[in-house]
Amino acid sequence: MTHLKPETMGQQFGRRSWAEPWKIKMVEPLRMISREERERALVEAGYNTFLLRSDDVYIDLLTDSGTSAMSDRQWAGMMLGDEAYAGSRNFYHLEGAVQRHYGFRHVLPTHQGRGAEHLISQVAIKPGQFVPGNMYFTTTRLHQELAGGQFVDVIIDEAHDPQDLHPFKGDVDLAKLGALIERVGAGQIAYVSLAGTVNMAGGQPVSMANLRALRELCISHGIRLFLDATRLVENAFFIQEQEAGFAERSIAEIVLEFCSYADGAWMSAKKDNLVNIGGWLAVNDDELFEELRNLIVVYEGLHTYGGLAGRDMEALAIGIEESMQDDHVRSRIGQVRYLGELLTDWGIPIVQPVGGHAIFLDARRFYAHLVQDEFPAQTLAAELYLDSGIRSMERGIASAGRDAKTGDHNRPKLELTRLTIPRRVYTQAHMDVVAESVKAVHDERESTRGLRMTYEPKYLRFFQARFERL
Ligand code: P61
Repeated sequence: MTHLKPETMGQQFGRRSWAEPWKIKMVEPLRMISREERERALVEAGYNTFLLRSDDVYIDLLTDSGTSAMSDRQWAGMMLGDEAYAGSRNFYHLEGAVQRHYGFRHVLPTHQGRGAEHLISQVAIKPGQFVPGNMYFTTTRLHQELAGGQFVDVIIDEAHDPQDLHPFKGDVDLAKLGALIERVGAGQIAYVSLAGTVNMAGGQPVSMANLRALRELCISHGIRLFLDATRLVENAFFIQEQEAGFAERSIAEIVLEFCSYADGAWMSAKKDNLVNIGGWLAVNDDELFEELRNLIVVYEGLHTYGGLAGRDMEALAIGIEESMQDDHVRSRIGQVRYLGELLTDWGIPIVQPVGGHAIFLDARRFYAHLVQDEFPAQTLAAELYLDSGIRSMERGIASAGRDAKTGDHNRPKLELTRLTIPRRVYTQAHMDVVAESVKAVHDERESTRGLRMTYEPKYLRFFQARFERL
């Protein structure tokens, strides 16, 4: 038997290792059920990982949304909740943190991201208007459509190609946007909806150069620009690392500059901002704010709590501060990349370059023998769960839903299964176990059959749809 010399990952890459900038103070035991039990659970869940009980899951990579570990400081903040109906002190902490780090003047808390999306869509879109954006996101597009808007994808073509190595695949194609403005007229454009990073493209970032040019184009046509700031901290990391002139700038400085080119932003604080629940909406314009501040009392709550408890707002205010720390972001994305490096090295098809919050398996290439209508990405999520109890998420034809006009499936180019890494939760050893499971499922790929949808809900079908094996 050959004797293998153990080497750390750092040694293998020829550099000194780095580690997470925290240590663990409290643990939550994990449980793994048997393969037979997983078979049963999967059938009961209609082959939809959203319908599994989390007790039946071993390593949960369904999402990075609301699944992060809070710090001791955040938990301490939870004890300082001022649960006044109006004017809670925690609201002012939150308002200050958003103003300081994102730079917008007016701030409203919301129960989570889609609460904010709902409000901005209702107030800023007139029925019949167009909303160009850098690739759709499920809830964002739905709220834009419910407000009477029509989403138009203006992301660069490279974003739709999982193998293209463009470092900023979240960039807007200014020619596509220009052509839309030409065709429908600037007055028919509600606003530009820009997300950094772009979730559905694989967590891909937008460059500052692209944003600056986009801002100029918007100003020249009098079009507003609103940001989805959900993973903007991660976006800033890519700018710092990849874009000329930003290596010496801190994450916090980059986030602030990025936001300076926007008229406002909505936020699912359950991601970057390191809380289990929460969101916010922030704008600069006084009149727009007046309207939003009025509408929020209808749907979320008074403008100083917006559906959150005082303690939630305190944890969020602290989470914002922590999320801006460079060593935090570096280790967060470093962990995602570590998993990506293993899979890439083993020849497993994933979206390249690796983005900020997840590894996206390219289910089209993974299951080259399945057609898209057999739900390759949904199938892959099911197979991973069967193999090891790891939970992932479909991001392909099921997520894309149906065309609002024709009723046919939207058939996105990207047919992906997302392994989403919660922040500050799992270790490098967990990543090893995940990688080995993906490899085991990949080894068996040729004998895998696809799925058929047996139940399809009307809105955001992927959450509750049911499937059976073909
Ligand atoms: C996620 F399967 N994301 O990635 P809320 N903008 C962006 C998001 O990523 C986002 C929201 C707005 C989730 C949760 C989720 O199809 C799905 O706080 C860029 O979740 O309301 C949420 O923020 C909405 C999972 C949402 C999905 C929609 O896992």
